[in-house]
Amino acid sequence: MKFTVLTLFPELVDPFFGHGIIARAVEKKAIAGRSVNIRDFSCDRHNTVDDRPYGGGCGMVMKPEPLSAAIRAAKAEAPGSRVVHMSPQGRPFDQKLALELAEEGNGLIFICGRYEGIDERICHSLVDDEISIGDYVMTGGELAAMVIIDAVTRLLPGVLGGETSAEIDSFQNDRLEYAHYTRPPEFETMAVPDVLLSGDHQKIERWRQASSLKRTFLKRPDLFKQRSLDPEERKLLKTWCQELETLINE
Ligand code: 4H7
Repeated sequence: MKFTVLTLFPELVDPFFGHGIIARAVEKKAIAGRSVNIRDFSCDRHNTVDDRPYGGGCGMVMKPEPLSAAIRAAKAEAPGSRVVHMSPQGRPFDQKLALELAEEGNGLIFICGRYEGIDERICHSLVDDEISIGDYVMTGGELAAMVIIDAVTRLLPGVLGGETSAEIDSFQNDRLEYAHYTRPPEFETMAVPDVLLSGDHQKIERWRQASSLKRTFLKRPDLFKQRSLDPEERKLLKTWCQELETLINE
């Protein structure tokens, strides 16, 4: 998968490809990442990329000509790529959309707006998708593009070497992850649940499913609307109810 990030701040984006699992994905050639400086496509000797908004008002707007030239150049280098505009007005990004983008055979080109945003005509003529990473405002689209590249990269074949697709599925089944513990067995009077030290893998698996379910119930009950309880989960929740009742009656 080839990621191209069109930005006025390549120095913000480039280091992202040099760390952790993303860097490993680059080494393994599962992804290629590069930034393109939109300013390199400006059309005058002052390297202008912005201008005052028609109709007046505060702030500046990114001029269409450098942007269209940058997009066309990026498309020429990565033919068939999907052009994504990062914007608060876009389709809300979630794991489902991450999976969809990971299926994109050719590549992804991200347009990162600055100032008050980009000229509307670019959206109409050259943009395939408008995506938002959440209902908040940022000073530019770069962080949003990196969020998407990160979430998509870890879904690509071969990137998460050790993990099976079943394990990856557990991130995507509309439940929160179970609680994690490592050594020492006691930390500041807090003990690791006994079952995790028992070596009984069936019991551990059931404990983890219960942990995942309880956390979802307490922190994100809205996820049960995405996928309702299955029979196994009903049983685990009933058991939890009984445990709580016993506790209350003690
Ligand atoms: C494109 C259009 C994405 C990019 C407008 C980008 C949040 C997100 C930006 C803007 C972003 C997200 C211009 C919107 C300046 C805010 C004050 C850059 N913010 N801006 N306005 N949620 N900002 O994905």
